[in-house]
Amino acid sequence: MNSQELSKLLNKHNNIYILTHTLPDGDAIGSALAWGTVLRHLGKKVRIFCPGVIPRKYNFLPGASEFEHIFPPAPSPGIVFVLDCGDLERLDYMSQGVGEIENIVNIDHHATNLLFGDFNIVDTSAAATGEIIYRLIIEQELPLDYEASICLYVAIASDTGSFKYGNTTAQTLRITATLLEKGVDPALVSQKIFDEYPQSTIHLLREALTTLQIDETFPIAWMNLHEDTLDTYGAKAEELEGFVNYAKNIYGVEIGIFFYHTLKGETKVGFRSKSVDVSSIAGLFGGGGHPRAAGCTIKYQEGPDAIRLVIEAVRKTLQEKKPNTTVKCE
Ligand SMILES: [Mn+2]
Repeated sequence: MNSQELSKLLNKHNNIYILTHTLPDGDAIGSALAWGTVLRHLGKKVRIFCPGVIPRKYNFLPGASEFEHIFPPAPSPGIVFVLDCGDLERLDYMSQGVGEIENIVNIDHHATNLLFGDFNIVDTSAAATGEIIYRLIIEQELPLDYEASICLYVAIASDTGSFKYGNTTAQTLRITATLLEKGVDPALVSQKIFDEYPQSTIHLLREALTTLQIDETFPIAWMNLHEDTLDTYGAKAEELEGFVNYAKNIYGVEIGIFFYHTLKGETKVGFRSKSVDVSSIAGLFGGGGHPRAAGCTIKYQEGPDAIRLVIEAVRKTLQEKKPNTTVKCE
């Protein structure tokens, strides 16, 4: 979909529905709020939806309390923007309702995107969906105010690991420079989103680290936690974000994996890698993501079985990539 087609579509409709994915991250939340803000300035009736709780740390963002959790409300014609979702399943229980409304615009940056929209704006070179939203704002000549800017900053800083990941480009930093010129305070965002955490998080991390295993043959390290443990500390699943990096960042380790066993009997698996494409490994189990950050859900299997299944698949992938070589972890 090019910018004229988008402009035509926006001119035609007054009702705007913006949806983003379950277990929303900074890119999902920031992109949705920024896009909602600028479309409201255009006089549109905007409603924003997410199939799940918005983590507390995002509460300081303008509009964060406006997320609705039941979709569709009362379907009336409009445009449904689906943000930061590689496929409709990422919308969890909202995915069915989306099909009832025409004009789905799929805005995303995942390489695994299924182009499920009636219109697709998918740019896999963008570090974050927030970068694409920024581009649309400029192309449509919409006003970029402080509110939208801080939301886009959170989106981009989240998906680039605060500008540390390989997806950070010159363009990423040019966009970010513009956001700072709008008054965004990077120190405030760092403190609110990336640095501070509740007490329960540090307890969970301690528990997770006691499960750390490092493969003897392949450069893989993994940890796991059961939802029971979260309940013990009154913690939420969102607090597990980033734990997987403790496994990945060990010298000599190539792939870090985090297993989260839910009370429903599923295992959610998060992969992070230094250079191997883990989205293809996640894909073996019906998941997806980015080459260096991906995830999947193993249904009907929890505990050691799910771990064994995944670790075997990872070993096999590494073996096929580099037959007859093994890497010793330090
Ligand atoms: Mn993203």
